[in-house]
Amino acid sequence: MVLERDQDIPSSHIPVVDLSNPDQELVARAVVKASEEWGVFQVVNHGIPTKVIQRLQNVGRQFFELSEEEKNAVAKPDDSREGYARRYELDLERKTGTVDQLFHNIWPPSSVNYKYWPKNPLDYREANEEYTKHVKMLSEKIMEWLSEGLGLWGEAIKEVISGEYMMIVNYYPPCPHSDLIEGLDPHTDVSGLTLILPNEIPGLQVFKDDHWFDLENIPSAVIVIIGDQIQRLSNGRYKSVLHKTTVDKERTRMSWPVLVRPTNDTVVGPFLEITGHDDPPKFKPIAYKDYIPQGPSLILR
Ligand SMILES: O=C(O)CCC(=O)C(=O)O
Repeated sequence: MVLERDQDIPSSHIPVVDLSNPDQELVARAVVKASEEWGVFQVVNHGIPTKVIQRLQNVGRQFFELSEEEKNAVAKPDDSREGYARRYELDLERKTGTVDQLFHNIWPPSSVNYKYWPKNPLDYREANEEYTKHVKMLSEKIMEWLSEGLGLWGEAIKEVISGEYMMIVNYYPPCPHSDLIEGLDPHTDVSGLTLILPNEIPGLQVFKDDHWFDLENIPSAVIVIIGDQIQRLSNGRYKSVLHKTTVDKERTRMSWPVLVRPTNDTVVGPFLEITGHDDPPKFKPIAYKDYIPQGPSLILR
């Protein structure tokens, strides 16, 4: 599917869910509804301390401000999913701006390879380990609500898709041609669930009902994106949302997505309990490593 740049982007109606609402049933319903209708929502008052978020963002920013040579201390080898790499060079014909990325697993400990975690700044590891504890708890709560929303026990989705957590740091430097180019191309996330912390520069857009919608920038909010594997598990009830990013003319945009994804050999297909005569399976069960996304998607990571 080729999607043209939309000149007339409507303002945001993307759901924002306040997790501190004492009526937790209402919160759960709002999360389920947003995942069914949009495949994306923002959560506020989510329990991750602002200090932990600021520290994570500070160490990420400090890493990207290092020289190319210093950043290449954690360069991504071709055969690895982890490490630092330039994803795109500015290319006006292709309509892409420069995008640099750092990838490293953060959970479980057996999947973590500190070779790909920057040693500079010195507190990079501590800041990321602290954030991991919180983001894992938040993702588990969201997966619990989504499982219960399907009428299943609370751990059903977590059991399948939370094999590994990967941190990505996206770095979009300012670009004078920002009106002509994109950051990341339109894609869905091939993983299960993504929790994103952006910096203060807006730029994430999601596609719904033939329109691109801007995500409103809410300080300290976490953006939650439903990925392909939750869409498949839920037999299409939860939507894997198409999204893309823009770049700013003058300011550097950064974002910190955490991908929650199945291990390579985990077979993912619609839960048997929710399929039947009335709702036949729309997807074939398939090992995550063999999954080939339908439509625009980023490489399997
Ligand atoms: O930069 C963002 O806000 C989102 C990044 C994204 O879509 C991705 O890393 O897959």
